[in-house]
Amino acid sequence: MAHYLNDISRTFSEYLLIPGLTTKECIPNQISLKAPLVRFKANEEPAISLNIPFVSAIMQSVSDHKMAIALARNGGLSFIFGSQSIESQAEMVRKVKKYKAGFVISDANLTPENTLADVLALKEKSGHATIGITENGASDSKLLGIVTGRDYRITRDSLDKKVKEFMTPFDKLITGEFGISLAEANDIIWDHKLNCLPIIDNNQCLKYFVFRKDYDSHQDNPNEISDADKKLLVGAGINTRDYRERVPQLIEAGVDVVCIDSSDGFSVWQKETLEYVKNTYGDKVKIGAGNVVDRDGFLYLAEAGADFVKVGVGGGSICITREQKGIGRGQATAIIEVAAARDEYFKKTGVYVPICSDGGIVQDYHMVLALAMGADFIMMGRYFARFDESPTRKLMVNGNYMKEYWGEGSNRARNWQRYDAGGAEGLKFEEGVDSFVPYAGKLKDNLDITLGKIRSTMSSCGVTSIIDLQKNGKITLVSSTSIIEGGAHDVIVKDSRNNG
Ligand code: RVP
Repeated sequence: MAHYLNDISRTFSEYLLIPGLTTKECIPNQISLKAPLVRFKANEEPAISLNIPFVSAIMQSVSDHKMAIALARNGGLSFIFGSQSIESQAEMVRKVKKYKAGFVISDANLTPENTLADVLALKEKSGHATIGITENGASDSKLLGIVTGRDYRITRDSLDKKVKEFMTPFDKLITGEFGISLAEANDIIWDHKLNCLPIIDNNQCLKYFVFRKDYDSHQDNPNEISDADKKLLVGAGINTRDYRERVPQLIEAGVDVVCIDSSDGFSVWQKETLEYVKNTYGDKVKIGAGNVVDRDGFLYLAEAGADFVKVGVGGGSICITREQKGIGRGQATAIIEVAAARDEYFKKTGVYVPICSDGGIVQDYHMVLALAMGADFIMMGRYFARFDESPTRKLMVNGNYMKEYWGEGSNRARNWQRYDAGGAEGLKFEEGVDSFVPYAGKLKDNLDITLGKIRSTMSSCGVTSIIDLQKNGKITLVSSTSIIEGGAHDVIVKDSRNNG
């Protein structure tokens, strides 16, 4: 006979937090959201910590280098998607590690032989008004000029006019030398009344642009997470097939932590991957594993050497694994059981292996619940996909701006390695959907609101840190009737936009 678990699979919306005594110590701006990312021994500090307990999902539609830069600057970390060639993933990692505040690698470039039509198409696609004109159209080849809106008139110029006929050529450009500081670049911008300063190396190759408008926004990022060389931290997803080739190239590119990405991580392939990484690199390379939803799965991966373990099967907003395969577990129940296993493992071994709640966060308060239930940090896809910094297109759908968001198990992503159960290569059936999510603007603006809410909830709970919340938070199950009581009820709401 199969084993029956006595619990019910529950999710976050079925719980609420009970307020605790709020003292003067737990006012929102004194609350720490610092979280360990990787395993550590009792009385030691983890080698990597997050300043906010958020990581972005290992997905094509969520985590590229731009998301990674934006999130690390705000205290969290991205895992750059692994469902791409090793070379392009390593290149994204390199872009994050090369990032210098205010110095932007140009991602809109053409050659002098392109046409005005190409300029307009690229402007539309990239959203950038400044286009680097380089010898071969690459972002790091010889700079021959730039094109901005001041260089052409759509009403007068024909669309097949060559870029070389209207660009501002190199000899008319003011440039900065590779290696100058942001303050020096800004002095040049101010002295020459420029909007944009190209930074070039000794061979006249384009390295960066510095934009006048960026200066102020790069002043305050107190939460930024960086390595000993002040370079932003970045993670990357790997799989259990090509890790022998992928991991070395990601390390060479400067990755700080990798994570095995799988919808079902309780497998011997994950153990083999962990063993390979640990035997090859010892403790120098940090590696997470998952996903699991119970004690057995956690212990298996922790014992195999995982630096953190991801929890969640089937709860992702774009995920249909539960419908397709009938496997999974309510995210709250999964976190509660795995957190208990982590604490048990810590007691027994003196080693703390952080757990990550992955998928299924819909409301901001779900984040606090996940943390209170024992998650050390949270992975989100849908949440981040809505922002400017995610890699997908922004489209107008039925009068509203939307961003595209698709699952790694959808036909669009074709990330069969994530769903690999051995045997032949390839995606056998879909476990994810292709969707839209409402466009929400800049990551930082949204994050500020979310973090404000989390701090406010923690303040109400009378706690000052995530550990404090996990030790002293009080959680209650809610009945379906009392859920109705939690929203506006028995009134006619005037403006439905405030009803969220
Ligand atoms: P959500 O934040 O609810 O959008 O969930 C994101 C998570 O969903 C990812 O981190 C991953 O674990 C899972 N995912 C990604 N693709 C798919 C799929 O196609 N089924 N699921």
